[in-house]
Amino acid sequence: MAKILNATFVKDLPFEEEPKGNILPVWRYSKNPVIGRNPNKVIARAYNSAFVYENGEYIGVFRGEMYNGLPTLFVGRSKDGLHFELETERIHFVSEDGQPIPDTLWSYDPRVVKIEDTFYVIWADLWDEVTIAIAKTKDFKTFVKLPYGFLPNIRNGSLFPRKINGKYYMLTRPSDNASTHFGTIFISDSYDLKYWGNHHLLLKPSVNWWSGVKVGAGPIPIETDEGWLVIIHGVCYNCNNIVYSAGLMLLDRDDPTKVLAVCNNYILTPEEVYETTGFTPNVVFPTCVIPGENGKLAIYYGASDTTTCLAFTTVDKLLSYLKANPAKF
Ligand code: BMA
Repeated sequence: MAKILNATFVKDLPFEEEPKGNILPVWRYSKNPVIGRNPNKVIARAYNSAFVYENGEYIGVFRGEMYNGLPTLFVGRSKDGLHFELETERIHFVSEDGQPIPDTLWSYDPRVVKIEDTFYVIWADLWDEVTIAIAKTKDFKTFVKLPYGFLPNIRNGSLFPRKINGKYYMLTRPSDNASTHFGTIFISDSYDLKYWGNHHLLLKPSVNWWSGVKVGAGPIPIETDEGWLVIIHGVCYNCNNIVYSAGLMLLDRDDPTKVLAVCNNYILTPEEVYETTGFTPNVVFPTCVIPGENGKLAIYYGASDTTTCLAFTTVDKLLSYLKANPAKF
């Protein structure tokens, strides 16, 4: 059995057993969505969000599309991983010397990770164009925003949950200022989370249609004894639409600039009505994974840029599916 390493395992993780006849290595929560439309008086749609399990609760940062149509970031909590309460005041950031930083017009797609005793939020922020922002917090009340470490145009930042050989590592995806028609995953490293360099190209769009236009990192990489397991998104166009699916790649544990394997097939693609209809139809966009006992994983994903949904798997199922369906890369 493959092992998840260096993680907090949630005892009563929301989990349903795999339905009979299931084909892909991931299956959906029978009561999706977990966060439906209009979750509170400020947020019309909450999705592509991320949280951690800490002191008996799920706590994190949510992309909230407000009633003016702009997305920004809100703290949200849940006791059980199924019922979430989202704050109605957006997150305001301070600088490292405690001075308020002006709110940006929009912010979206946060990832959240705990490294040592600090939580880090990584998101797509407006700085002339879109760029990756990083903030740190100890209590989800005061958020210290670091100076931007990447130039515009770049997004889909996913920070590794620990330093590797003394350095932080970040997955990114260079983009343009709109619905980018290209997308390649890069990896960069940093000693201090401020100066990023040593950029490597990791993964290009594939010959397979589901990931033929762009690929990008999803949730924070999962450390296993076989390598860093990364859930990615892959995008294709059809005649009248875009389609966002989820896939997998595995990176070397000691040197994550080395790709060990990429999955030829998607592991989740829009099929249910809540994934095929909504603000942006045909989008599944995983941004958060919470590990439970015995390799169980709860994957939270945005569906159609409208709701937050939940799916389940185990680390063994993901790794065996990846091995059984290797892609050329
Ligand atoms: C991407 C991001 C995501 C969004 C997806 C589908 O470029 O903007 O936030 O879910 O497009 O619209």
